[in-house]
Amino acid sequence: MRNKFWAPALSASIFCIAFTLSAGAAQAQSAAPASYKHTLVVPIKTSTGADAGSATFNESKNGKQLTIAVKLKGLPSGEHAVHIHQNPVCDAPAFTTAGGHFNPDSKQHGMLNPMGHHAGDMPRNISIGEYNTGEIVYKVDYLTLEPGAPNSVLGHSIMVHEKADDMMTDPTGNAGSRIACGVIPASAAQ
Ligand SMILES: [Cu+2]
Ligand SMILES: [Zn+2]
Repeated sequence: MRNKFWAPALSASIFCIAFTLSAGAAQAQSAAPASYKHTLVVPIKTSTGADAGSATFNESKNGKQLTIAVKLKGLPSGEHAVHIHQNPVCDAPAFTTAGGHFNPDSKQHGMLNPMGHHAGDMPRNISIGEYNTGEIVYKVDYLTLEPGAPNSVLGHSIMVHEKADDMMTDPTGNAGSRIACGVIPASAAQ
């Protein structure tokens, strides 16, 4: 008698718990994909091959805004330029084979340059603090994660420099040497 009563009650409560958990999980999973069209995470390494953090690219649903969240570590404190460079290669230690700034529209360098700016130019420098870490989120309308688009970051690289970008000096922003780099694959956007 006791078994007959408790068994259904017990299984019903187990079902309830399982249902609640799976509903919660489904909600958590759908939050990110619902707000972005494409997402891509690119690891960034220093000139000695050490982990320097990552850049997370998120394309908005309507395809009009690319968010680039850059999280860096193990780099010297101070202001550093961040750019998208032409070639998808990060050959340490100098990263020179990555080429110049991504520039599909044949413009000059710098957000403050009347003849600018390169598509690979970012509107602000990243600030690395006393613990050698730093974060910045760029939201730009002149880049995309769309495969095949002329202004797509796919198939290029993301570069961090020794110094700050002055946002004006063509073609480099006077940002000094290249200290960290990440290859953006040609076709990994989801
Ligand atoms: Cu650069
Ligand atoms: Zn530039």
